[in-house]
Amino acid sequence: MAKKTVPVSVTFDKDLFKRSVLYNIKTLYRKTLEEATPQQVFQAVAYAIKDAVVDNWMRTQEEYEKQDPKTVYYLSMEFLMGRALGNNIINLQAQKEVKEALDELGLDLNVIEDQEPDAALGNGGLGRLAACFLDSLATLGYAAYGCGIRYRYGMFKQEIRDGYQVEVPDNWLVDGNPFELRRPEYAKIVKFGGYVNVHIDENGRSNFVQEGYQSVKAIPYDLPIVGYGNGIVNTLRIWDAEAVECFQLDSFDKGDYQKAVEQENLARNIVEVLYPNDNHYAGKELRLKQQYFFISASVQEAVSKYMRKHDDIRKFYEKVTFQLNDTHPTVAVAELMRILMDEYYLTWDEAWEVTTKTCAYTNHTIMSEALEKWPIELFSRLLPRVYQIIEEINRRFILKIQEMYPGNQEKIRKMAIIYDGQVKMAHLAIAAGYSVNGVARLHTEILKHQELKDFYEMMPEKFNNKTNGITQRRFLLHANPLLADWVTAHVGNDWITDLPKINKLKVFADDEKSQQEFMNIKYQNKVRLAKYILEHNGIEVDPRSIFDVQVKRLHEYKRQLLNILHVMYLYNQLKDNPDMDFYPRTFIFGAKAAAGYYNAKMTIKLINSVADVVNNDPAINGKIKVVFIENYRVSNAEIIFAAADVSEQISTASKEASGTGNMKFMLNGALTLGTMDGANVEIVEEVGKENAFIFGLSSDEVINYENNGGYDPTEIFNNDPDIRRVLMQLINGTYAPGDPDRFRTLYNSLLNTLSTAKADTYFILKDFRSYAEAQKKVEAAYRDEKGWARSAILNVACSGKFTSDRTIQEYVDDIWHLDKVVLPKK
Ligand code: GL9
Repeated sequence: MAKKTVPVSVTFDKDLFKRSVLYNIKTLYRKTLEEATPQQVFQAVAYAIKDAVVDNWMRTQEEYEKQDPKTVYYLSMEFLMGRALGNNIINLQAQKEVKEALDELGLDLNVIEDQEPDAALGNGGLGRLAACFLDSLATLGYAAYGCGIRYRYGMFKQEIRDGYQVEVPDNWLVDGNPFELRRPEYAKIVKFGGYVNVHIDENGRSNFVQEGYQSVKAIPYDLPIVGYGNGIVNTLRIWDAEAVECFQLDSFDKGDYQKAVEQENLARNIVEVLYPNDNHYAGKELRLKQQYFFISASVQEAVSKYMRKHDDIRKFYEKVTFQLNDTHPTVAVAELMRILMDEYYLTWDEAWEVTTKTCAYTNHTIMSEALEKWPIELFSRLLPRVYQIIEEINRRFILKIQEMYPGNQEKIRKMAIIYDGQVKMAHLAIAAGYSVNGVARLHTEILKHQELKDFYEMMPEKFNNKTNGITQRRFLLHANPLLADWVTAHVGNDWITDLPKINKLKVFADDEKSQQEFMNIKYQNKVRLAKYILEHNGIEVDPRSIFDVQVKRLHEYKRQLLNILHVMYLYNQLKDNPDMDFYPRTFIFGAKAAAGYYNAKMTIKLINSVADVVNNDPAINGKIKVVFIENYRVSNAEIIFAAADVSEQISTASKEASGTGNMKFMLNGALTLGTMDGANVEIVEEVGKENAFIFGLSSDEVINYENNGGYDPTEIFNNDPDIRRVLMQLINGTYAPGDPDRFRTLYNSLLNTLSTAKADTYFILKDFRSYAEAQKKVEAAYRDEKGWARSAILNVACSGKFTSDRTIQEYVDDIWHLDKVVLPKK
């Protein structure tokens, strides 16, 4: 067995670090270590780590100046970073020294890490993917900026009161953020509203200028993104808004008082809060302001930075590429055109050439309610010049369509960027992007042949797939130290930067000693989670039971309802037959619902109501426990993945573009119970279907039903008494004593016998039996402990494909063409 340990940093100075911590406590708080609060100790430690990071940060940026590599700007409304301290220590390879140093100071790193609030500047998968990508970009040595918004309030904190979700503001900056750097010297002005005027200059050139606008000052805050063990530190640049300094007395004189107050308010509102919608577009004016705000600032900065070193803006794309994370940043296309034409005087054709070689677009969902379509009225009022440019892009795009499909009005109706009074952001991104990618193989195929069929037929060369990935540094090395050490002890530590090497574990899958060690580690992680659940939820769970976990945003297509209906069904069986053979199971849920999403919120209430009944029924002898973990987020996710036996990935086939939680579970040795959807398809392909539990309709079958008007769930209701019984329990008060109508809307969403609205659009009843069968197989498989351990180890061993390092390398090779940077030895 190859025994290698994690290499320790040669440059991290332990004594300096210790002195730095004590010094920080003194100068920040005028206290000694003994007097400091845990939060103050965290701050002092974080500043000491930042000290070490900043040296590498400066060196990296100097080297970028020298080598002038091509740079990607990852433009995203969301970066779901989670906590930074533990990750930074790991990527500095300073874990051992930091632990020792803190130990010598009488401090516990875990306790300190727990003081840090999550940076929850994202909703879910899309935002967390952006965070994993930044980690991989730095680790692989590519020059990259993440560009986003410094929301004052991130994703809301979820409290469960009386079984209902209550949203509490996430004031993540109350104690300050030790890792951020304010960079006022890079501030930019962003303009909203007003009108466009044409000025003819001395050369007879017409210049378009925005007048009568309101402006906001964008101030960047930089956060370091530490590469693993390579000294590279990239930058996540998030923009704060401030009022421009014009609130002076002479404003009164000019009668501009009103405008000055409005600008002040605009600045205050713009970065106030993250919209808590997942896979759903709300169409709010403030959201469009947020989008233009951070895009205008980021594009302006990218252009000025380029021009500080180069003289020909026509070659911008040789050094810079913009990746649009979904359609949210798509206004970047028009903003770049505006800057190139209005500020650098490029012609339309020149500007278009640069823009279409700079911008690339990633599609993250086929859910139609997520498609951004802005009313023309709103868009043109808020961004008059940008709107003009989009009109012209649209006019020329329609000409292209007509050229390819003469006389085909249908094509124009379906593909135009502006149509029916709306600006369609996806169409703009595709028309102007040089690349359009989906996020898993199946998803990309559905884009090409269903959702974006017309665009694919017209521009097939733009379309490509980039299956998502996750960073093993956070989701194994940091989240699951016991398993990480065990893996390293078996196959060496190459997996940390080269995950496919973890495949060498395969030979241990049949080794009984390894199986026992693995199951023992899983057990310890379950004990850790059980402790967390007891502390945070007051529920006692048995770590010897099967931990069956579904954690992700609450959405109808993700079918948490299928999961809990199945729990109700199992409970009925146990009640009827208390002595039946039943392996104890703990069903664990974690999910936030968008604040205005009624069915999602009622599903949370249902889960908690079922938990109340089932957990407190002595008749079933603790064989089923249901736990809803409050406030699911990156930091507790790390504990949850490590402890899972079963990974629930049960979306309606075709709806989950990729999923990334599925990969985190696999990496931690959970077996997938899932549909053939998103990246599940590729997970099963890697690990073999005998090491997963697959059920349900295929995406082709789902799409077929959809194209032919859906299916009729009443037939199932009429013919399946078990399902009927469960459904009746939704409306007879079994789980809502005193208020039997409480779950009526959920019932109606499945059956809807009263109205003409479609019922069970997510095929829950249709897939129920097949799900229940798969769940039976899970139980049988778990009873065979060796067999289970074998499958679990194989899941870890076969997870190599799902590192975000692979995903990023594919983006680099096929789309961005970045230059790799290696820092010279010090
Ligand atoms: C999502 C998809 O729903 C996921 O299947 C996918 O893994 C991620 C990342 O590509 O993107 N699209 C999407 O809108 N969200 C996703 O998670 N939701 C948000 O997080 C806002």
